[in-house]
Amino acid sequence: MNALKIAGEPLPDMPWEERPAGSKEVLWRYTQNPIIGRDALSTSNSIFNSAVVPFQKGRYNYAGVFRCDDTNRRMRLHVGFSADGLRWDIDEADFRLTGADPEIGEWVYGYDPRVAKIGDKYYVTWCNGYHGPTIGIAWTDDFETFHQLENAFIPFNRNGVLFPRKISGKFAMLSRPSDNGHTAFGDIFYSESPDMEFWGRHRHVMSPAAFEVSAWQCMKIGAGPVPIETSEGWLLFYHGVLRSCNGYVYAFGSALLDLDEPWKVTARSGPYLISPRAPYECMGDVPNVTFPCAALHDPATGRVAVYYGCADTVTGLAFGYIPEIVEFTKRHNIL
Ligand code: BMA
Repeated sequence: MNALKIAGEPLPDMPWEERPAGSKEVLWRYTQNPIIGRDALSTSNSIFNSAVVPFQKGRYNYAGVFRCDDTNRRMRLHVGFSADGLRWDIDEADFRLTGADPEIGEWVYGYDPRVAKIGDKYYVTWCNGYHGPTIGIAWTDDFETFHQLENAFIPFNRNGVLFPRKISGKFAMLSRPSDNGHTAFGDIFYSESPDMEFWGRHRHVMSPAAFEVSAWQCMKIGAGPVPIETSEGWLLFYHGVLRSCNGYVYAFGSALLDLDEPWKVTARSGPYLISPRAPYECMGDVPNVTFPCAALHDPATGRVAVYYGCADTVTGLAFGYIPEIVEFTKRHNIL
């Protein structure tokens, strides 16, 4: 188990709770879920599908960008800080972007953020309204001022997730081309950029699975948290959707991507890691959704904490050991 090498900064005090006695789960839920309730803000209808990273500021050790839908049911992004990664102080005001070309800078809506630390900047990618959903990008170094860059792609696109370092000298991003509605299809693609503005060399990564092989991911898939670099490849958590007689069901699982050519998938788990079971995942504004957008990890212990939206209403946390997840992904590989 210790032979696996995991990249990243040490994070010995990250949120953690051991696997419950008797549990065989590879990823297990935090007993105090949900960690963020729907009305943590005076104006919030729901807080979910959000992104956190280690970040030092005063007494805080973590920062995040949160999807807070307000009571107009407008999709907004808010900045938050936390000392322990569990209890969050989220700004009442939504986050402010600066510096964009005025032609694209008008805020329409934003949702499902991810945050990637690349060098000494934190890049936020989110689903940005510009004639339909596309991938917005902004960077910050203080979680106060967010410098908006060009949208990465033309609409429609969702689930834009940056890699935490350049690959072959280029910034790299996963995304999921889509349509303007509740997209009933979707493959993950890889794109690269020399400058965070012009994206190209698009490569197909993976399609939904055949339903008789792995039904939870048979309709569409999308990248989740920023991939974690290991000696066995990039560990990617991704969500998959099953269309049931009762509507869409969002679960998530894991895949391993080649380190140098990440559009090459080397393993992909047939069984899910988490699928809606807990009451807070099965009941809410959109029932039966578990949607991961961020992960904290500690390379020395192999611990990972995955932040995921629950039923489009609240935010939950699940824990696991990266070496076990890598082993699980390879053992149950459907490729
Ligand atoms: C997707 C996105 C997610 C959401 C999911 C389930 O299309 O809008 O934000 O969690 O649907 O409603």
